[in-house]
Amino acid sequence: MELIATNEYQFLKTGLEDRIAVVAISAPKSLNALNSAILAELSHYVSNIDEDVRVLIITGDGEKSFVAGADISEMASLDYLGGCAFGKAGADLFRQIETLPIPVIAAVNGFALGGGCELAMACDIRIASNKAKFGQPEVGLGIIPGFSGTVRLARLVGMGLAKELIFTGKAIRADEALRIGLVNAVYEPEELMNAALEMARKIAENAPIAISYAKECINQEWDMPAETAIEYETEHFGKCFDTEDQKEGMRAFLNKEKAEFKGL
Ligand code: CO8
Repeated sequence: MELIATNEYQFLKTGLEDRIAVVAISAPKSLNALNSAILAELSHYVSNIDEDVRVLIITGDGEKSFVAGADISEMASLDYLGGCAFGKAGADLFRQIETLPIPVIAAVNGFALGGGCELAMACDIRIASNKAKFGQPEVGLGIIPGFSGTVRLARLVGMGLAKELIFTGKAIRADEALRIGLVNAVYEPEELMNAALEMARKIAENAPIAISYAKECINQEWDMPAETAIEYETEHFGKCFDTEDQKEGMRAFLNKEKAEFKGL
């Protein structure tokens, strides 16, 4: 899919095909580092995704970097209040991405450091090129991960590994990220986007309301007590039977046909 720069965004390239949206962060001079303007553009973009879109893919423009972190030149002069505000802008955006009703795939094509690793972790699924590098180098700059990295890394890879990665600030290669469960799969760089699109197409064939409920359940139930989590799932399972897609899915199965889901 061809990604296009439009007048609407200075730092984003976008594409849309078969109800799959792709957005690439594009700030080549800083290896796609996230400044306030990029955070605002990305927030605007995800807030205005077309209702028909079933899957969003986030990637980095160019061959070298997904996102090389938050923009250090912008952060250098911040004080306590400025740090809180910048951290909140990133954290709010990443939570917005995490709670979108559609699945979000991070196609990590290069450096995913600091805020870049945190952006990837806010996505539902991460796949990477074998050139990708992951890490949380913030303590080497005198700060901590501030776009929710301390929250999500421990949940994804476990507390011991998260502490090691954050305390050492070391970067790990894609194969190590795969081994510890930070990414789901690793591809040759030229195969990465096709792999992301193939996964997105597979997801887009399924019932969108069911997928949004499944995403909400997995996200919300993560830190609920088991009894509450089971009730939460049961409630959403029941709600599926209020949808036309459930009728269509089961009708199609029983008639040995392919279901056509409308998201109703
Ligand atoms: N911010 C600003 N500029 C950057 C960043 C960044 N994060 N990363 C790279 N750049 C710039 C470089 O300064 C350089 O600019 P110039 O050409 O003008 O000198 C250009 O991009 C190319 O970079 P390099 O020449 O360094 O390229 P290399 O291939 O030699 O190295 C690296 C690539 C390893 C990615 C290296 O650039 C690097 O280490 N970058 C910084 C990575 C980093 O530390 N990221 C974490 C930042 S902190 C963060 O993300 C915190 C998130 C939470 C914020 C909370 C706010 C309160």
